[in-house]
Amino acid sequence: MEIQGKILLTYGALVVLTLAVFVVVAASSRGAPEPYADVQPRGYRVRRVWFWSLLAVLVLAFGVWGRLTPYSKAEAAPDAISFPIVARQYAFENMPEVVPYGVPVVFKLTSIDVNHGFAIYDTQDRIVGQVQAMPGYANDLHVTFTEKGKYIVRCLEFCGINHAFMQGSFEVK
Ligand SMILES: [Cu+2]
Repeated sequence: MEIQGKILLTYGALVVLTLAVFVVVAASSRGAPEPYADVQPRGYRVRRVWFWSLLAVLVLAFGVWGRLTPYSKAEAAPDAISFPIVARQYAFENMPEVVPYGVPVVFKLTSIDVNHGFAIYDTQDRIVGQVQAMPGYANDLHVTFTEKGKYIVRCLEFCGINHAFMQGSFEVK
C-alpha cells in the first residue's frame, strides 16, 4: 500500500476509535447520577494512571526514539552542489532528475504561495531530511546521499486541499 493510503487508513481508524469512545461515554452516563463521594476517588485513580502512563510514553518518545532520528546526517558543507527548488500549490518546481551519490548537496527551498514542507524519503520510505519552504525565505537542506536509488519528496506542511498529493522524486546515482 502507498504510504499516503496507510496514513489515511490510520487516520480513519483513529476517527472511528474516537467516535466509539464518545458513544461508550454517552451510553454509560445515562441513568441517575451516582453520589459524588463515591465517584471522586475512582476519578482520581483514573487520573493518576493516565498521568503516569502519559509521562512514561513521553519520556520514552523524546528520550529514546528521538535519538534515532536521522538529523545527524544533515551536515552543512561549503562546497555542496546546490539545487534551488520552488514549492507551490501543489508541486515542487525545478526538481532535479538526478542527484549525485556520495557528495554533499544542498536543496535551497522557497515557496511562491504558502508554507510547504520538503521531506526526502529514501528507497525504504524512511525520511532522510526535511525543511520548510516559506514565501520570502530561502531555507537550506544539506544532505549527503549514502544510498543509490529513487527518492521521493513529499510536502509535510498542510498547504491546501491537494496537499496529500504534493510529491516529487529524483534518482540518486
Ligand atoms: Cu502540502
